[in-house]
Amino acid sequence: MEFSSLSKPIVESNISTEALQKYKEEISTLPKEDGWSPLIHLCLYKGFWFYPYFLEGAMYAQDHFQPQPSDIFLCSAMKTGCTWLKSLSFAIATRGQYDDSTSPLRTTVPHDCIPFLEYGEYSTAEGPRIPLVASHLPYTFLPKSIIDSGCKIVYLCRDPKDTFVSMWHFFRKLENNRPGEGDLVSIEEAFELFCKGLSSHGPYWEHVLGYWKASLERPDKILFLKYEDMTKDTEACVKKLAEFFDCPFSLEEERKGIVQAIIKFCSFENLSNLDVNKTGKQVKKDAFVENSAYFRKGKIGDWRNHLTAEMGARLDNIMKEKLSGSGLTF
Ligand code: PAP
Repeated sequence: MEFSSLSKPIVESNISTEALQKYKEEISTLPKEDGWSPLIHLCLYKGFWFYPYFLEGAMYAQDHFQPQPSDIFLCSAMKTGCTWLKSLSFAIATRGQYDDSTSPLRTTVPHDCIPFLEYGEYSTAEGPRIPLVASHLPYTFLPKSIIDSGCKIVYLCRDPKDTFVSMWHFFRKLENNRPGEGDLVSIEEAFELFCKGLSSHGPYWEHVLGYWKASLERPDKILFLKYEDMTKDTEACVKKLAEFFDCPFSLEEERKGIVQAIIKFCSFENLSNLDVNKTGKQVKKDAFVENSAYFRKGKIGDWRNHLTAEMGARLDNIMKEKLSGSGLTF
């Protein structure tokens, strides 16, 4: 894998409002349910629930996105550790170009270092482009061109209880920045919805299962990771990622402590304390997200501080039932 073109962060969406119009019309005809905020509906499209804003870009990508076979996709449901995966992947892939002191991750939020497929942040122009692309889309939603081109995919998932808690806090934080959209439902109400599959890109278990099954069918193309494993043995995961990207660490690099330096640089403690991630903002259309919203606690098991043991057991049971026979457990 040649990562020489992986340099400049991409932030701007290149999808025009006109290009999205036909998708907006299609979305307006889809079945709807109240979302986590009373004024924004979730709409059902091919078995998954989406906020319209995410769906427009996804539909556009399905029709227009053309990958290079060497593109690698970093996929995840929301709030399962995408920011961490992006920063580790970016640091691994660009280690020949940058070190800790020069990395764009020092001054750019990880989400702006690797573009999102469904936000149209990739370049459709001919010529070299960044070979890492992220997506929150379910496997069956990825543009067919990605599968047909044999692109590699990394999928990251996380314990559903922590994922849910992280999501609720994230949307609550966003709500403060989008006045007029109505209050977010309570964590108890959101939990009920999550258990019914009603969450952004949900049902969560279907999202995970789609990639899990695909990873069993195409293990050479899909690397399936869990946030918990990444936390417990970050070194093994970082090495696995580098091998999967076809740029394994050399003995010389290991001797120089490059693996450990990447892990330390991309740690929650380090990234969350960088100025850009403490005070910066991402501007998306008419709204903005404070970069600090991507860094809350970064811990395993924080759900215990927000859900009762009964709620935890209920969600565990739902997951067990939905994943039964798949070989996947949390
Ligand atoms: P996204 O869906 O908006 O992209 P995503 O990055 O997938 O969000 O998930 C955010 C979670 O990853 C947060 O979890 P928490 O709410 O339970 O704290 C965030 O804190 C955590 N996170 C972000 N960066 C790191 C990191 N460097 N190491 C570990 N966890 C991290």
